[in-house]
Amino acid sequence: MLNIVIFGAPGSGKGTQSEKLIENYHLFHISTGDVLRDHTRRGTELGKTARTYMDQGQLIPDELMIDILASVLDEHRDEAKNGVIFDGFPRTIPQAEALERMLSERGTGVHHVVGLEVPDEELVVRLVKRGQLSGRSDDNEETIKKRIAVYHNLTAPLKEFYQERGLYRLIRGTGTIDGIFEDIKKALD
Ligand code: B4P
Repeated sequence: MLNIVIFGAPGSGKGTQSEKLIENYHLFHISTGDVLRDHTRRGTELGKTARTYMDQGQLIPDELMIDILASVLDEHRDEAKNGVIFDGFPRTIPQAEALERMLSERGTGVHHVVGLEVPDEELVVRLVKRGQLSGRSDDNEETIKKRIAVYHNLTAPLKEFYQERGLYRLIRGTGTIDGIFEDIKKALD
């Protein structure tokens, strides 16, 4: 079993590199951003709540997010048996502690944290470009800057959390998508 957390700021390439990891390692992919956007599209109560936070560039509250992740893991127990790519979760220390608990209750744990590091200026350029192509409502310059600030305040401290556990694999997230993936493979193998 191989459980990988893919970690980085908004626009660092988490979703992009997750797709390549799925192809190569045949793991089950959980993107909390995708789960929330799916609820938003379907107009569920959760989707309506999530939208108000996402459009403000804020994180969804931890208790809600942790419940969502637990139910996704339970729902996909069979597909997740070879391992999971956690894309966008955890984003706070309480989420990371909850993930440790959830995985240990299931007899497993996090094996690697792939930390994609990209300068803030490049993140803004990438996300503005994506916003123009996809129309994603949180990919406008004002919200992007808020998301990056939230990342530095609440999510970046997780780097130290995972370094202390010997799990953090630093990957330079600039350059070609394939080149970055080669570096990830080397770090995992
Ligand atoms: P996410 O969906 O996770 O959005 P994201 O951080 O922007 O990353 P994403 O994976 O989509 O983009 P990527 O970097 O691959 O979260 C959205 C929102 O949901 C959050 O702001 C929050 O409100 C909420 N949320 C989600 N999880 C939560 C949690 N656990 N707790 C609380 N709230 C949560 O790619 C970005 C762009 O860069 C793409 O266009 C891509 O083509 C491009 N790109 C990638 N690699 C590149 C490269 N090497 N060179 C050039 N461009 C590249």
